Amino acid sequence: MTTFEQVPVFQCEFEDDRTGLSKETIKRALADNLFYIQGKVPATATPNDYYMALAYTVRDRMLQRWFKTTEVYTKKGVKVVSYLSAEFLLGPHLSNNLINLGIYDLVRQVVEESGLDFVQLREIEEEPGLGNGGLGRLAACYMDSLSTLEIPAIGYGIRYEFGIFDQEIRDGWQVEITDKWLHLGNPWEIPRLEETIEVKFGGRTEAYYDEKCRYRVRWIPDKVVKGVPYDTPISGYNVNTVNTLRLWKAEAPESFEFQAFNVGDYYGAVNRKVVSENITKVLYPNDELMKGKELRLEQQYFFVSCSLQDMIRLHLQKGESLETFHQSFAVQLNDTHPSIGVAELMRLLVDEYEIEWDQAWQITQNTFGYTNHTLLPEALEKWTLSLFKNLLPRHLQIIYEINQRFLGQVRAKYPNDSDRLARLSLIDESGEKYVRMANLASVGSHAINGVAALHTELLKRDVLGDFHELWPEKFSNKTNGVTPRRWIVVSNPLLANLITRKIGVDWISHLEDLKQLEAFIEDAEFRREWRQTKQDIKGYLATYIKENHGIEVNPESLFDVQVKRLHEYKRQHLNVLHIITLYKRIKDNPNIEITPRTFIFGGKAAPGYFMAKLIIKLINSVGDVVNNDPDVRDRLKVVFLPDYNVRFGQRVYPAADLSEQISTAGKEASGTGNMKFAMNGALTIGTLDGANIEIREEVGEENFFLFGLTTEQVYELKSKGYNPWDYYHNNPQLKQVIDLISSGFFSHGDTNLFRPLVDSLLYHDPYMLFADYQSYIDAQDQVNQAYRDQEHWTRMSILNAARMGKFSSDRAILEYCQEIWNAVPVKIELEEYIQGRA
Ligand code: F58
Repeated sequence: MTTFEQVPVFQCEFEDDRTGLSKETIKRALADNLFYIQGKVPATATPNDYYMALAYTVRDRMLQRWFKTTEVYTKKGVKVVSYLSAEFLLGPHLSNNLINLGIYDLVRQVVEESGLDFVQLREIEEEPGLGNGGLGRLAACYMDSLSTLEIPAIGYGIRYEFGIFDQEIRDGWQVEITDKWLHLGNPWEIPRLEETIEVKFGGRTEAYYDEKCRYRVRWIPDKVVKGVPYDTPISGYNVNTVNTLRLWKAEAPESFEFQAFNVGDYYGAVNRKVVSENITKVLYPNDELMKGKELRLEQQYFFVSCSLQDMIRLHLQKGESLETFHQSFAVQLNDTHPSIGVAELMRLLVDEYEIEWDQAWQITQNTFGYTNHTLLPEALEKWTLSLFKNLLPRHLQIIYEINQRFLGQVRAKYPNDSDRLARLSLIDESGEKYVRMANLASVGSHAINGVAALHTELLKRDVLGDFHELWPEKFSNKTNGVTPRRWIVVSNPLLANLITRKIGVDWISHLEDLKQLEAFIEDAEFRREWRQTKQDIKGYLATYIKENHGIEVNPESLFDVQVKRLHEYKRQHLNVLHIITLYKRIKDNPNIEITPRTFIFGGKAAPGYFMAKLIIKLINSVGDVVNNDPDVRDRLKVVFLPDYNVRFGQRVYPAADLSEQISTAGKEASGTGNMKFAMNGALTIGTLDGANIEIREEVGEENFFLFGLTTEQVYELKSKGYNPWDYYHNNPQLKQVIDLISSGFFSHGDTNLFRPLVDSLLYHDPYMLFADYQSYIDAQDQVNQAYRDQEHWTRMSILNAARMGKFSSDRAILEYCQEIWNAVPVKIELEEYIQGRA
């Protein structure tokens, strides 16, 4: 039994096949589920059938807690956190649930005693890739922490039929493949058909006077779509709480089809059905780039309307009036994607429930909180008025009304300041007119937060500067965090065991306890074990790379890892410039002493982002040359591992020695990969950007490799007039590296292939790679030196992990609860319920 496995919190007094935790019961349940749910006997069962039977066996053991949790929330009338997010990047459920339930080793044993291969079954699970990257994964970590902290919560989102695309690499280029994650069924979800909700689209509005002669508006849509909820249980670690993630699927209502059938328009009806159901077909794979696609606004409105209607239904069921809605739900907007919710809640309250505007507005503002995740101007959401008017005519009117009242307040506070009015307005009128969703979210929320200290400061100064001046009290920082359950216990059981043997299991839900590891820093045996653990994990990754990608890597070499979405601001190409610099040193002097390194990359590029795709090609092309040059003598290896996803993250974070966090200062809002690496004992090479700054503060500057311009220096240099040519001409090393790429050396003599990339650097370099190049190379040289002293490196590695307490998502969620949501834990007790049921 792993030492972090605790006695399951809930031990049933009687053993039934759905709840029992004895080996015999679980074994029988597995066989029963195979037969009765999968309809298979061992002779015909595929590994997937066994996986499904196993998943149902685990889900069964969550159901009582799930029911009980929901029941307590309803009966006690507690305040519920409602996390609205267009993305939840959950990753595989099986291991995570087993860990949270405290039955990982038990179930593993049962599976193996049943003659099955546990690891094979675990790996069969298709991960729900319902997100692009950090933002979606953050939502998943927060759901885990909410349950673990016993906070009543519900996650609302979209059940995309196709999640983030699968990535293949062909001839060094990214190729996108559709992600058919549902093709073999999803055992973790339960559709709740009876709780289906209707959502309207398009059409027109009509003014009228009601029976009390009040002016009212009604919306006559031209399309209605059904939202069907699919619920997934979200277990907490070592508690009974099982919260719900409710994802909506779009379906066409039958009534519309019948109408069409009656007039003989069969194809038209089917087509309308297809169009309606398209809403939740596919996740938009753009990362940090706003594209004004109508379907995306439809997706956003669809899931937000379903969710708010659902919350109102739950609230009214308690017998409460809507005036107290904000006391029942704290709704958090995960970026602006759900911000249409501000106008939708107003519409529901004013049009459908006949609440006066002023009161409705108070309820709305008290309900919403808004988290911003980006400062990049190209990522800020805005929708043209014409698109808005076509799809959501009533909401546009409501937005105008909100705007008029809001600008009235601004005018009163700042008379004769038309520039300020133009900047604060919900409508951008500088050219083609747009609705600015960040402004809508800011006006409609009582709290606005950034996701790391620097990011929040920049938000207050720049992007939302005028809002901050107006309402400083609304702003606060909530530095991101990640869940140690998935990112240490599930992904790195060897390290988790070592830690637990030293300090007990409490760190898993109190990450600040990792500090206790510092007491063992002088213990040579502990350091040896730590080093050996890292070595073993690196060995597993090396074997995986060999088996899956045919590349031999040396587990003794320094594993230097950059995994994240491909984006110019994240500067994967700066990493490549370093690789070429080292390669050049070897070519100039083949016997040079060099610290052997394996460079590991992973990440997807948005399908339409040419430059990001070219960077992938460059990484692979440089890899081809470096990996096959006999002069290198295997001292350097470059691998781009395709299809980076949560599962692969679980494999790679634990194996890293060096974590690359090298974005241009001021561009990465927070980063969360940086936290996952450090928790697993990797050292960071990074800029003063996002949460890197806070990580460095925690781990100590002597345990962090810092380089590059600060945010202020970036602004200063830009405003002075940044000229990348100066760096190119003044730094011979940099010039050689760039010239080598331009010469076609990595592209079989083709001097055109990488020209767009090189030209972009030479003529614009918007992310200032050249300005940071030398400082980066110097820091990397320090990394090489440091790695040679393994004793010292191990100390730094231990200190990094030991000082990561702050970056648990539990800490972040507690801050949200106390400072924004006003939500408190509610204990879920089981005994009574079980007895009642018995
Ligand atoms: C990320 N944003 C930030 N956006 O880039 C990262 O620094 C931060 O740590 C993380 O959020 C969590 O706060 C991000 O992942 C997206 O993926 C959006 C998806 C939808 C389109 C626009 C980008």
